[in-house]
Amino acid sequence: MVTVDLPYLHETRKLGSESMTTDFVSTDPTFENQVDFSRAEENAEQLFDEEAKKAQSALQQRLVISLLGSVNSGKSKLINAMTGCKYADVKPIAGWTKEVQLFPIPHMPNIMIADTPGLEDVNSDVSARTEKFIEKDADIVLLVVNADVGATRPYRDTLANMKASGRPVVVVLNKMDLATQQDDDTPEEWRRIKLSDTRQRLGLTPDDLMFPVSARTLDGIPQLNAGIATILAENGKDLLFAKLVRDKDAIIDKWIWGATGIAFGLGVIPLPFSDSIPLTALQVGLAIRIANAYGVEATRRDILPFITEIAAGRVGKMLFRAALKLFGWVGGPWGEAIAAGTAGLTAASMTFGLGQAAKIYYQTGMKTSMEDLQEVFRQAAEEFMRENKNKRSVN
Ligand SMILES: Nc1nc2c(ncn2[C@@H]2O[C@H](COP(=O)(O)OP(=O)(O)O)[C@@H](O)[C@H]2O)c(=O)[nH]1
Ligand SMILES: [Mg+2]
Repeated sequence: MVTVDLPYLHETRKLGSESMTTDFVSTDPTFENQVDFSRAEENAEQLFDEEAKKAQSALQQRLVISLLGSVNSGKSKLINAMTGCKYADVKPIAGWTKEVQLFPIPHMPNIMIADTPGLEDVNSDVSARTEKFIEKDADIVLLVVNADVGATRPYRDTLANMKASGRPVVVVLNKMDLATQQDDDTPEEWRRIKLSDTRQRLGLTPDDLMFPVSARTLDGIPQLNAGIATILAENGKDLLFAKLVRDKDAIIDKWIWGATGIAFGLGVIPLPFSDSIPLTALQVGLAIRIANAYGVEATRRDILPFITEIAAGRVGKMLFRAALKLFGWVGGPWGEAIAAGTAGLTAASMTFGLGQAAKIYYQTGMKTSMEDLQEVFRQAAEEFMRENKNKRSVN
């Protein structure tokens, strides 16, 4: 059973009801007596400014993604696949060493790709200067292996050095599409063998991340993006990275699930049912991050109506009623129903629905109508609620 601390209930019980206009609310005396929905917007403006500031400073950081791998392993094509930028056309700027070429991303000058000349079998290793650069400047290292060739000794050494330096490294097993051209093995066998061979040759532990991809067909690229974003989240650079990559869905889904999990754990009801800062900040912050990932510098004017009309609007209130019904609540103080276990689930469902609606809203360049978004919100939130109703005692 969830036991939640609900200090805001005492607050909301004292508030008036003038601002409540929807059918549901006006026929439900319990709500009328307890909640002042106008307070939600007041709160939201302040929250918006704080959360927008956070997103802005996150976007002003510098992000350096380093590529390591032999010539022709597909480093350039991989960056094209991830970003959709014509990386090959971009002129490098002078790097810290002459071996490392730094490519700024068009229109995102604080993101740089550090390309290195390759881990040649003859040279046997990345130069000490290159390693120094990476150790000092790279936020993440992508070690690109050509699946057709496999990982050689220099890869193993380089990986060991990178790990020793504490830089996060992700192994990218590229050209997995070549499986279809092999005669002896079925494509599935080929892929399985390549994966286990590479793991073994590189001496990977279960904690080491490896992503099989094809920079040609784009298979595996969304998963790679999501994996990198999770690592970069530790330094708050995942928002920048999400803005950079073309396929952001998997990253944004992770954000939505993350926020949903937090909402569940906090067990407080989102706008307008509470003036609880953690949850509302969570929702406002989520919407702002999603907007920014899609390149929309969200202003109060477009994000606040979105949040208030969706989660705090009529649909949000209906959803809340649905939650109470789901738990067999038929009357009496709704605070007790919340305390009895609906709080976490309702908060989580609404956060989930809001995230899904925000994703569609910004994906479509804010061209989706509010009615359609409310429908997305309702369906996503209800589905989440149905699927997770038995988990209300978890956590
Ligand atoms: N089949 C296939 N070819 C690829 C893939 N990635 C890169 N290539 C090809 O491999 C060659 C080398 O790619 P490039 O990106 O220039 O490698 P780099 O030297 O590591 O930058 C090019 O002909 C690419 O078209 C892939 O995933 N599948
Ligand atoms: Mg290249």
